[in-house]
Amino acid sequence: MQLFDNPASPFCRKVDVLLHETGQSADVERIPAVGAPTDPSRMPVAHNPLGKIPALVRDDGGTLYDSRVICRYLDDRAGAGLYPAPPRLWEVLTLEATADGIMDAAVLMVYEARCRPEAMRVAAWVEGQWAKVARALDALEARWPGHLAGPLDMGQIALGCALGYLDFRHGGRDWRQAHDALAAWEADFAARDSMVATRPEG
Ligand code: GSF
Repeated sequence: MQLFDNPASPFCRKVDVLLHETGQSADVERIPAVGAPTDPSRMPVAHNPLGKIPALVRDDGGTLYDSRVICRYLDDRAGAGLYPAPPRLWEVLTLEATADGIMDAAVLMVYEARCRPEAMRVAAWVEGQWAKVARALDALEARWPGHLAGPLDMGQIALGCALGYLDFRHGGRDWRQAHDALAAWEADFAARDSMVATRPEG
């Protein structure tokens, strides 16, 4: 299998962490890719018309995307149970969607600066994206500590990658402030071998 990947991408990191946790890292050939909506030239558009990564090219089947589809496929392939049976599955998928939403907003904030000339940037757009992140952090702090204390699942992996991306690209926003329970969980989760091995550099 070939994985179009970039270690700086939190969505790609979800897949990389799952591969580590399920012992499948050696089964995947990583192909570096990088881009943005204004520059898809180094993105696998022939495999994923959306021009996004991660994208997984299977040896015996079509390309899979997005990260949620790829993670469910690789979890199923390993029989790892990171997506448990219902009813816990619905919580796990909602936690993953919350984490992915944090990533979406955080990446869009990066693109506003990277893809738009300064005179065309809209501060209200950036703050609107951060407001989504802030509300999600408040909800996670208030309602999710019990779930986060449970057995490893894909929602937890997605959240670990999302919070790591906030540190990586938005450190000045200090997401830990007023989110003590979440910060304590993240400190513990980030020490996992799979998280240490996939930490973005730079
Ligand atoms: C989102 C992937 C994504 O936005 C998923 O895989 O879950 N729903 C998708 N990836 C970014 C790279 S990153 O910074 O995470 C991407 O491919 N951006 C290029 C673009 O044109 O948006």
